[in-house]
Amino acid sequence: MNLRRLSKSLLVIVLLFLISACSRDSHQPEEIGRFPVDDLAGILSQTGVQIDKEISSDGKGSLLITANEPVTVKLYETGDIHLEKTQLIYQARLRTKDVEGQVYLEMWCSFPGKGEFFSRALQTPLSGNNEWMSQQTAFILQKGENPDNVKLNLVIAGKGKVWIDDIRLLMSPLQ
Ligand SMILES: [Ca+2]
Repeated sequence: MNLRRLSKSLLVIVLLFLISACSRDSHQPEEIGRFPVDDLAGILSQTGVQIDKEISSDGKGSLLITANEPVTVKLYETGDIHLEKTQLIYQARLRTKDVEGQVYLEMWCSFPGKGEFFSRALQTPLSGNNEWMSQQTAFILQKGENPDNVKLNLVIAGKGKVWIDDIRLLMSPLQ
């Protein structure tokens, strides 16, 4: 009887330990940069783009790109940032209308003496018509991989109308 009670208590302790271990592991990514996209300030590609004050995710305007052919829209660059041993996440809200082909976020990380490397949201591309939804792409920065610039792009590999809004850079430290 005592042994049975003991094993029950042990089971409870083990379960509590597992629950706390899980909640420790699933910490939220930390926001390190935010681009509200309410105007054209800072946006690198200025052709084929316009601010749409009527249709936006945050109610304050978004960037509308009308693509008649495949285009990579250069949005923002961070300049030198001091991050390593972390997962860098580029996230944005997207809306599409009559898109033929794929629409996805693209992030380039530049490393001194090594060059530029990209990460693309090719696992969740958008096409056709979509109401506002989030898309993201991540780049794993190993220890010693500290970018001196990060470029945030939007790729329209086709044609159609795409709105982008509420761009965020997040980090989630590697275990
Ligand atoms: Ca906005």
